[in-house]
Amino acid sequence: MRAHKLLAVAMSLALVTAACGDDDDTSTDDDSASGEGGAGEAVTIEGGDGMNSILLPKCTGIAVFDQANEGAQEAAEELGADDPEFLGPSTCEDPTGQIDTMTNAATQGVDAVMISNNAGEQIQSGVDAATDADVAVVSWDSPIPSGEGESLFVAQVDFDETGVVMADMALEIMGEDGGQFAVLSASPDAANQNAWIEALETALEDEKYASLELVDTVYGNDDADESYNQALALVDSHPDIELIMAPTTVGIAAAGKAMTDEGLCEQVKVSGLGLPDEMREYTESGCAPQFALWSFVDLGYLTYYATYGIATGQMEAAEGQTFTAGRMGEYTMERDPTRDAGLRVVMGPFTVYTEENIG
Ligand code: RAM
Repeated sequence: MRAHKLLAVAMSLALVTAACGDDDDTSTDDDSASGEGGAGEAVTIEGGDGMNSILLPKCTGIAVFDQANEGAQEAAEELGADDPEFLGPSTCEDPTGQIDTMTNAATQGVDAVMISNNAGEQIQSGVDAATDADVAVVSWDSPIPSGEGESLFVAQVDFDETGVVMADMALEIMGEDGGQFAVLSASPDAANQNAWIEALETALEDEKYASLELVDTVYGNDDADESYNQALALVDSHPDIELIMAPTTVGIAAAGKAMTDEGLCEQVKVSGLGLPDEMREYTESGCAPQFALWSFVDLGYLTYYATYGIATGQMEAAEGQTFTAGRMGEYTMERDPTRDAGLRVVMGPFTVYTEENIG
C-alpha cells in the first residue's frame, strides 16, 4: 500500500515538474549543499550532470544483482547519465576482489561506488582510500558495518524487522509446537546476512518463539553447488531439524532443490529470502511454503538516484535530508538504528510469498 502511495506521489510530482518547466523551485548545487551541518531542503534529483560510477555487487552471476543493475540503468537513463559500470568479483567466496575494486576506484577517476558489501569490516581500507580521493561511497543491500566513509546505506528493508519476519515464518511453518531449525547463510563476511541472523537470534528471545530452537548456522557462499551441499550436510548433522532458513536467494533455492531431490520435503521445509521465479516450484510443491523478498530492480533504481544526488552535489548526505527519486517518490535520510553509526533510507516493503501469490 505504501508503495502505491509513493508511486502516486511520484507521479503527481512528475506532473508538477513537467508543468513548471525548468525554472521551478527545486534545489540546485548552490542552495542544497548548505554546509550548515543540518540537512539541505527537500531535493528533487534532476539530471544534467555526468557521473562516472561503479555498481559493485557481492559477486556476478546472481540474478538479484542483475536486477539491481537493471534498475540502476533505468535511473541513469532517466537522468541522462552514464550507466554504472557493473563490476563484481566472479565468486562471492573471496572478499578481496571487492576490496581491490573499491581501493582502485580512488585512482581511476570514479565519482561514486555503489556497493553491496561482501567483505564485512575488511572493506574499510578500500572505503577509506576511496573517500580520501573524494569518491562517494553508497552502500545498498549490504552496508559498511562501521558506517564510516559511507555516505548513505540504501536499505531494502529494516534489518531488525528482517529477524522478526524470519522468526514469524519459522513459527508458522513449524507450528506452535516448534522444533529445531538451522540457518543456511551466504558468505561469512556478508554484512547483511550477518545482521539479519543476529536480528533473528534477538527476535527468538521473545517468549512467542520459545518452542523454536536454532541449532546451527552454515555458509554456502552464495554459490548454488556449495549451498546445495551445505543443506544436505545440515540434515546429516542435525537429523531432527524441521526447517532450513536461508536468508539468501541462492541458498534458499539450493536448499529447496536439495530437499526436493532427496525426497526430504516432508521432514525438512525451506524458508528465508528468495526470488519468486527461483522458488515457484518449491512453493507450489509445499517444500518452501513461504519466504520473503523485496524488489531488487527498485533497490538499484533508488540507489542510483540517491548516489547521483550526492555525487553531483544536489543534496547532502545528512540526517533529515529529503529527496525525490523519480518514480519511487520521496525518501528521508535517517540515522541507521540497526548500526552504531551511519545513515540510511529504507525502501521496503517486504513481500511474503506463499502458494496464494507465487503465481
Ligand atoms: C542473495 C544475496 C543478497 C541478499 C539476497 C537476499 O541474493 O546474498 O545480498 O540480499 O540473497
